[in-house]
Amino acid sequence: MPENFEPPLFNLRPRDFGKDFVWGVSTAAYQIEGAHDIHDKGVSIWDRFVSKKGNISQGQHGRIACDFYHRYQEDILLMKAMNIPHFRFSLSWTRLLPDGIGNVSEEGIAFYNRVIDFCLEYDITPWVTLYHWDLPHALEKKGGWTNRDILGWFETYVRLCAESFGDRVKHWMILNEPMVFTGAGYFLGVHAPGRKGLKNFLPAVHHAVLCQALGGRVLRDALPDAMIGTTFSCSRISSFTDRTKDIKAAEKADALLNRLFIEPSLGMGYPTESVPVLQKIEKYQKTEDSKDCIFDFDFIGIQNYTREVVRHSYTVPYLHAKIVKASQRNVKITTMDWEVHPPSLYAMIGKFNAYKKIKKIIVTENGAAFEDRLQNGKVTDSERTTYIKAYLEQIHKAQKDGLKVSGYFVWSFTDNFEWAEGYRPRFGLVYVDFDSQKRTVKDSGKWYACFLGSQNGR
Ligand code: IFM
Repeated sequence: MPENFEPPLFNLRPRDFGKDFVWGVSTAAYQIEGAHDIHDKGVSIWDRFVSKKGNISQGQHGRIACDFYHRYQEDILLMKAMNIPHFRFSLSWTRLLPDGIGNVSEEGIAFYNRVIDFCLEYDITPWVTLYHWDLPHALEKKGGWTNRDILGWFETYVRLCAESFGDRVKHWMILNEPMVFTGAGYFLGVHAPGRKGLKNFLPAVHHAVLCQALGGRVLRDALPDAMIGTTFSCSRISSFTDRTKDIKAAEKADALLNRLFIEPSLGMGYPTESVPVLQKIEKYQKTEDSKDCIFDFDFIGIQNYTREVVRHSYTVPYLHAKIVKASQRNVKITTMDWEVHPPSLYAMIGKFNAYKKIKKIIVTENGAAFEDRLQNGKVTDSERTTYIKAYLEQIHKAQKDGLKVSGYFVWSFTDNFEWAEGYRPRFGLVYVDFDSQKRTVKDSGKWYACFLGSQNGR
């Protein structure tokens, strides 16, 4: 029996989190939209990456995914029926600018106008992420995130989004989890565009850090009243033992996984004292860059699922640290082999709260994949409900301890395309039968609906 997880005695109501607390669900374009080549939509790095054998589990892809492109009304109505007031989704760059720059797709603009207008008609607030990993392939051919020209390409794209949707969208996030798309996509090669090594990773990191701030400035200039944030993946890092070597390894992993993108944006520079190899970023830096990395975000989105246990390893280059898999640690895990560890969320809220310049923290993703089964029209996913309740208790505890956390979005609304893992990990509150596209609200979704409904005395 896993030893680490006690189901919560949950007796909280939404009002216990404060009347302005934001409740929602999160998604991303490539993971749900499908319609990968409709009208003049351009090809993204994920459109390319999925077509290469061996990249995605069972050769799966997001060409149809949840077909949200055609079913957005059904999904938003379902959100409404589930009392969900805030919907976070991302824009597909190649749906709007098929070649990344240049010609604008009127069909793409019209699609997001329909989605936004439909949300507003049903009183659901749209929260828009500008970049959730689907870079235009045309730009990747020119070097993608490793080419400093991305600053100009990104600026054009952000300006277009602000002009097209800023009259109705008031909540924006610049990047989704830059550590993941640079680490998995430009260092390990397991995500699009499948590039590897420091020579790709370091420039990609630096340009992402600059774009994170630049995107903020472009939005602030175009939409002075907008709420502007950006999001980070983060996990509490525990040392495998209390040996100095393991403690040091954990510290390095923490710098890389949790500090690399936030600290330059706060004017603190890169955490080179913990990860000396980051000094090589200097090669890509220009004089004004440390100033241009800074932006005063209205909120920071933290995305926490698990904790990582880290030990020293001679064989891992640069970091000399390696993650000890959760499945080897006799702890409660999800389909992703991620440890269920609610205190990790509390720790991450505390960690970001400790940066004095951060004004507001919103948990823009949290959730879990379990082996869901649709049986007699029902998905009895009590593990997911228990997970969500346990993590919500940590948010509540954080609030009681005076930490400034004021929102929670479940990842995800529907089951969807989980990148290299394909469709096996199901994260949704709503089950999707990917053959028929039929949606079935899981027991966890019913619980979330009921919980949110209790806000209005329903
Ligand atoms: O599916 C992803 C999402 O795209 C980014 N954050 C983590 C989720 C679960 O892995």
